[in-house]
Amino acid sequence: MLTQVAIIGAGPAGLLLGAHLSATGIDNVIIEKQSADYVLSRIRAGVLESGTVQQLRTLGLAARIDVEGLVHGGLEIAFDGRRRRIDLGARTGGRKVTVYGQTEVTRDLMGARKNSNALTIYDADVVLPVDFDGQTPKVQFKKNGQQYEIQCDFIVGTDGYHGICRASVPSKSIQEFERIFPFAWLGVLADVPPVSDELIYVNHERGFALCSMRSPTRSRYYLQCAVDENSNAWSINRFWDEIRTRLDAEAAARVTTGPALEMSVAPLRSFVAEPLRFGRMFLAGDAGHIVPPTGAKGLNLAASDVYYLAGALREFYEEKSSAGLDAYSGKALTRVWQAVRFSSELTALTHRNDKASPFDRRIQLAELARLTDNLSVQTAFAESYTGPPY
Ligand code: FAS
Ligand code: PHB
Repeated sequence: MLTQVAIIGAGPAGLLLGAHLSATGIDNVIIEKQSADYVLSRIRAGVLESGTVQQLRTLGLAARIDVEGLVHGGLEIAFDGRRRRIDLGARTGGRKVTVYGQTEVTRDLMGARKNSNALTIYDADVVLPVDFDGQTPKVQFKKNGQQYEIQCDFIVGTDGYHGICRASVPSKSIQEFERIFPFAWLGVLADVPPVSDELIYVNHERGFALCSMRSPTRSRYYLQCAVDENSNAWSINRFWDEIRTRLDAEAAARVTTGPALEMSVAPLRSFVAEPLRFGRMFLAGDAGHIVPPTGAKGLNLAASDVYYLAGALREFYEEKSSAGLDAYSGKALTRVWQAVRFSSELTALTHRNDKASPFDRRIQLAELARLTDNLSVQTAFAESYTGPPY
């Protein structure tokens, strides 16, 4: 097969890139190892920066978000038994976030791709990017036992943290930076109304908790847990009890309980690969970087990478200029490292660290008070949380 851009991975990054390229008339093929249903079944992110929403809107894909998305102008930080609101809009000249599940973003992008004549190959086996350090990159894969090869101008690895693209780069050509956090998140999705209209980030002696949502009738909750926590050891009633323990009394009294639609443990790590370009292969999204979900940046970084790369590919094909492609890695990594910094800072501020001394705990509480009482600190926080302009 021949195409201009071969995209490996049909998660949100790959599908969003495909949508941009198809809208620009750049031929592209997406090769995905799982089935479409499997990709849709993953429960992940929930908060979209305005830049991410704007990309979907530009692509004509914001109809559902405009109806079902929940626009949030603020969030609450809870510690020491009380909650304080941070007015994100007031601190950033009106920038807000939209709560709309990654599953729904993926569903909207899949629907658009289905309606276009762009090719997506699901259930591909043994996918392999080859010759990307030369002028004739290819993607090889098997499907139903048949071996295929796609010849292309460029390969984009949007195949996530465990993908094949980054793994195919010679170790001498890539530098990796990683921090593994000594705890994880136990997440629950349940068809119960959220405890509050906005998100609540909780710093409690027993550990972090996050009260989020997907709709007025569907809630998403997280509890800090051990890295080796077994979600099977948690009944949903034990989970609800722990959420209420970590919330202040007024909020705890408002928690609506119910059965879990999904319960899972997600590890927390920061990871960045440098550079994000290897000859004619680029990395975008989780394939190139991972942030702890505390800052709600993972999906939004995938979107900003794609925004930069789609613009650079458009410039290459329309203006015959490779300036954007040459600048992509540096531009994307600048934003990535700012998001890693913010996510790591917010994680340290809100989570319990068993190695922390009583002195460290007092400093953590002083930092939380500084955030909730100082408008200039809130402004810096709100600018990072809502996402700076691209
Ligand atoms: P993805 O991992 O979503 O997609 C990569 C795709 O590539 C997958 O479909 C995979 O099947 C495919 N693939 C992998 N290897 C392949 C191969 N060899 N050949 C072909 N295809 C291949 N972010 C937040 O902001 N908030 C959250 O609460 C949050 N929770 C998360 C929980 C978990 C368990 C995980 C893993 C991530 C979470 N994230 C969260 C981050 C998440 O939302 C990612 O940032 C987002 O999925 C990034 O999208 P992609 O880069 O497309 O990667
Ligand atoms: C979510 O709703 O899944 C969510 C929200 C905010 C975060 C992380 C996850 O910081």
